[in-house]
Amino acid sequence: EMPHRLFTLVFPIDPVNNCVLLGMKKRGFGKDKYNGFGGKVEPNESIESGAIRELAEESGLLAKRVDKCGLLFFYFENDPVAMEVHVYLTSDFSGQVIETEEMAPEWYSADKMPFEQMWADDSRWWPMVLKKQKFTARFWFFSDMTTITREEIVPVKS
Ligand code: 6U4
Ligand code: NA
Ligand code: NA
Repeated sequence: EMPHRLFTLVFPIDPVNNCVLLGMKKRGFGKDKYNGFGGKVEPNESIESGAIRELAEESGLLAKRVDKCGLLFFYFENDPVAMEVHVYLTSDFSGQVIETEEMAPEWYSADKMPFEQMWADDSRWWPMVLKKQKFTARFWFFSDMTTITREEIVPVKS
């Protein structure tokens, strides 16, 4: 097993309008892509607390709870450390959406996601989210960090 680094990825959902808050990433990893909100899990926090913290830092929203919907593993051709990304939805949040130094947030209809401006894997597993089917998925990226060379998406029991 190769070493993993832990990350979170949170999608705020407005159930009334069936909309998802995405963030246009302004810097760092995934720059110029729409992304969920998240980042590295710190050594002193649980994965869920890390998810809630990153959502607040990057969007201004305070989630009372987050609900796990999937687990992603990314393997990059020239990187010996895999990314283990815990994916959450939340509809239970307060606060105002703000633009931050890292993210410009924007609401999208959950069935009209801007996949051409997102990571290539997102269009592969987002349909599982829409079906409320929990999943574990693994993606192997070519060294260009864009092309998926292999993928596995497995539904898991709730
Ligand atoms: P700093 O150093 O504070 O800017 P931090 O916010 O801790 O970084 P960041 O933003 O680099 O971490 O974390 C990467 C984010 O990108 C995580 O939320 C996971 C997400 N992510 C990475 N690869 C992804 C991919 N292929 N598809 C996807 N999200 C991905 O949907
Ligand atoms: Na981040
Ligand atoms: Na961050």
